[in-house]
Amino acid sequence: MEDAKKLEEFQAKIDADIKIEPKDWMPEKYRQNLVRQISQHAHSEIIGMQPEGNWLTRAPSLRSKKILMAKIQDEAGHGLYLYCAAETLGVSREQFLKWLHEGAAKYSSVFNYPTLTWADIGAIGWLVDGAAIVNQVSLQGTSYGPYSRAMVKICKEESFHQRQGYEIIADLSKGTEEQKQMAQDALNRWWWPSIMMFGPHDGDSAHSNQSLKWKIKRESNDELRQRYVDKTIHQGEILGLTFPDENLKLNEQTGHYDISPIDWDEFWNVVKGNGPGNRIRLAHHIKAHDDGAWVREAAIAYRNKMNAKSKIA
Ligand code: FAQ
Repeated sequence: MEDAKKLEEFQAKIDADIKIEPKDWMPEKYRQNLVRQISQHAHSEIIGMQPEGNWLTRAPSLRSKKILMAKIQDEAGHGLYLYCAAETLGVSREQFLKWLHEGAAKYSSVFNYPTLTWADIGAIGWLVDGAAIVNQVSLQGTSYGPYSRAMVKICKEESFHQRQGYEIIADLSKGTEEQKQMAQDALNRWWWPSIMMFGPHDGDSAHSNQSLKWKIKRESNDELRQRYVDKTIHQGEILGLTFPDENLKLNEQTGHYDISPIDWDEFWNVVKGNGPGNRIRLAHHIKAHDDGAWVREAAIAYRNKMNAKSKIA
């Protein structure tokens, strides 16, 4: 009875758009769903540094190297805000990383694709950050306070990232025939993976109904995907690039672009760990984590020493 009343009050708060804070009562399933989504979001930011890091030593100018380095550092910061938000739900950082390393936690499928040319760095900023922003602007309105506040800060930085990528693609598109071809090739390879970032269609989305009711998600996977497609087509056309979809067409009745069916076999294959880069990405993360063990040990030893000192004083 008591739980039913608490649940009713909780839903009333959600319906009134009052944020839920860490010490507030919340249903266990709400907590678990947030732990899952926020930690997976954090892992995506961190694993997402790898395909871009691949080009740091080969950026074509000092300017582009500095900008790329700043962007990748931003992604690390996003991961940290999100881990901190997720930790307020009572799970430790070590546990999140353990789930990632064991394959129990996911990260965005898109980061399992390789970055073959410099144009791919442009495509990641333009398309992957472009898709991430559409989702994250919506998540600023999520019902969990710490997640919502992290999203506000992250969105400000993501719009710079999107422009950084678009600038790279725009420069290549205006360059030699070979450079234009590089931009087109990157668009061809990143377009569908970026569309898949929004997850399964609404009817097949396991978590959407409950997440929308609790306002963890504010819009459905398909609504967000459609917004991304609509805004991106125009940006590509300005550059004289074509999208790899023969059925792409503005639907006069809906006012939205129609696209071909999504290759869900490819999506699930990548999500289940069999994409082109899954094993490399995870192995790299595990190695970096193991290599950094001495830093964590030193930081803890320093903290313990300082605590002991302050007790004596
Ligand atoms: N990849 O029931 P739903 C970025 C899984 S940040 C892998 O619809 P949900 C910044 C899903 O987890 C990009 N798995 O799930 C950057 C679930 O499995 P589970 C990341 C996926 O959570 C840019 C199952 O499928 N952004 O890019 C994917 O309600 C450049 C059923 O799906 C976020 O994470 C996928 N694409 O909706 C960094 C945003 N889609 O967990 C570096 C926050 C679905 O039961 C460089 N997350 N699955 O085992 C969300 O908004 C949601 O989690 C969705 C999925 C929309 C991704």
